[in-house]
Amino acid sequence: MIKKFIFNKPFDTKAVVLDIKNYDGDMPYFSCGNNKFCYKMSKTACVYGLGEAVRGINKRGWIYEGYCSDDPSHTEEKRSLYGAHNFLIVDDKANGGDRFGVFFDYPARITFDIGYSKEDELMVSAQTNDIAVYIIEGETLIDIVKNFRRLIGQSYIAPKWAFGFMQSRWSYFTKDDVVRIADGYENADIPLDAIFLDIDYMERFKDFTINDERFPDFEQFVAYMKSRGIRLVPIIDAAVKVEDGYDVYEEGKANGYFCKDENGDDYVVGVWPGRAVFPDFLNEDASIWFADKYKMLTDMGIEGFWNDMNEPAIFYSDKGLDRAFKEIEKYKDISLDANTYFDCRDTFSTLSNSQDDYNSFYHNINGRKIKHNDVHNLYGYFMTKSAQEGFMRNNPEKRTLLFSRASYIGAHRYGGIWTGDNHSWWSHILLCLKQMPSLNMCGFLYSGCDLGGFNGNCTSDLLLRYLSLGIFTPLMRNHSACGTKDQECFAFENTKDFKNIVDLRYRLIPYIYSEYMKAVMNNDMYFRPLAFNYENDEMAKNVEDQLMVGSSIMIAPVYTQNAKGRYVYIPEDMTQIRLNADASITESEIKKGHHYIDVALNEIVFFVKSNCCVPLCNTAKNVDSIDYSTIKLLGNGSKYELYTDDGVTTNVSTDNIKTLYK
Ligand code: MIG
Repeated sequence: MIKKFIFNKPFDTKAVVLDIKNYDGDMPYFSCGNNKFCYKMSKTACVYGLGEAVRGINKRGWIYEGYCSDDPSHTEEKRSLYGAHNFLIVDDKANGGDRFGVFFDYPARITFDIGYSKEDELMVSAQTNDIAVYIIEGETLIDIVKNFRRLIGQSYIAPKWAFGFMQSRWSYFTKDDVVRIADGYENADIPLDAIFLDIDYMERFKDFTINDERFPDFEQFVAYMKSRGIRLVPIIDAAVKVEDGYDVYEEGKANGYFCKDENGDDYVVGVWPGRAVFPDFLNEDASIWFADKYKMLTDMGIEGFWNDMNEPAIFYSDKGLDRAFKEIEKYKDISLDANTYFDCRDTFSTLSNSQDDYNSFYHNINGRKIKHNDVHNLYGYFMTKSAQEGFMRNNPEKRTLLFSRASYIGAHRYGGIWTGDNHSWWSHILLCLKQMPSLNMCGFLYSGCDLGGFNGNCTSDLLLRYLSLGIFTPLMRNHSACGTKDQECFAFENTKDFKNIVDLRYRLIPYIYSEYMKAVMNNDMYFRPLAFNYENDEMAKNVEDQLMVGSSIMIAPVYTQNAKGRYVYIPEDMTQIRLNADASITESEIKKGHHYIDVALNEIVFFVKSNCCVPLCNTAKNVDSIDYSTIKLLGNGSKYELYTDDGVTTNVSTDNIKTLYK
């Protein structure tokens, strides 16, 4: 079912957990040579996968790159975002029955030309010949996913409270700001499980410090917020500030734990803390050392973290800046024509995330000096791995929330991801919807986007529609950039509308958590494209704006401004569930086919498969206070297989599933 091919000497990325032998014969489907892998596809082939990427669920017709990139503008012409998820599924039955998955385990830049240069060619190009390729076969598309997921190991399990609604913003500067957010939600009677602390809580953006003036008595504050039912989730950035007397810097420097330049000196870059250095997460000692630093925060009651800037993002480097200052001199006394003006301007703007920097620093891996760019895609992954392994070492029984911006396949075992700096754009609701199943194929189940959009100004209707998708994503977090319009639910008029929608999330938690856990345990997808559920339905194959959620639900969110509803394709007879504006629920049967469905801003409509049931409970102020005895079953089935557990320990087993009867 899984065939492994090793070319030359691949770097051990630890993405794969199954120990399988190299396959003896030729590689099926592909012709290869010159670091290239070519598959000839038919006109009707569909290609799925690539996890976090722009464009469609069917990736055909564009060129993508596996290269972790800090890019705050997720537009169609981009080739890569923060994650490198080099897994594809080709569904080309017309081509001699071809249907297979393929994973390119390769930590440097790799290009996926999926019918972009030549309509009938899928061409994958790596930089070097050091690559491991896995061909994964299976009867159905889901079987292929399950086999691949067996290969890469079980997905991360978040604590149950992290399935609640969470509020974040870059610019909660003080403790009072945080309290104001909690009050705002409480006054609007909207449930909330966590508030995020962005870089503003730190002392001059130094990891593992707390600004005592703005966040005095942090430990008591964490306890106070928890007594109000709200967890605080601080950010940890990849780069460590260069500052004499700062323990993290001093220790790392003394032990040689930071990435080095070619002469063996610490490579200095500029990021949020100003001049900073990169912990060498690919070095085992360094990664254990850094992971233990989180203890300072977990000892104060912190139970979750998000890891940022770990592509790693670079604003500038000492090296680049020196060169730029020299170069800018030459423009000083000359008269600039258009082109020299552009060059002059770009002298500084091209400093960020430059290839020159990624080629100029090195990791120390078991005594071997490895150029960063050769293993670039592993950096965020290993930061996540290191942190989660630290949590497990220090508190093996307890789950810790962790999600990252950069990732590679393998990271899915240690944490979730959020999809980074999206915009307050209607098109980004749809982008998130398309990213979710692709991420699930690659093992990332705990994920979601910045609801409301990170960059730009959000409007009330946009947030309501974002949330209408977000109530189904395991990670449900409203987050926005500093300088943008306030985006908390209570910052808009008609907070009752927001309450209605967020309440539904809590009423669905028994289902969402249960389906998530079952997906983890069965290596299944929590979000599926319709094409994966209805393989023989040509119509379903083309639907890229609806999703299956777990075993029983189909969603069809509205993602157009001023729309009163939308067309929905119903792939089989279903039960339509409508959350009305007054929070009542209406059930009605709906026939296979196309329908126009009205959905007001303060309503939610979803669909339940025939002969299935979905549990719905009463809402609650947070996940911990959900009352499972209030569960009622919706839909025309007779039972539901409910997974429940304590939500905090690592004690997870299929024994925790029990059948609920209608
Ligand atoms: O350069 O910490 O994607 O979520 O709010 C921006 C500030 C740095 C990028 C993250 C975003 C976060 C922001 N960070």
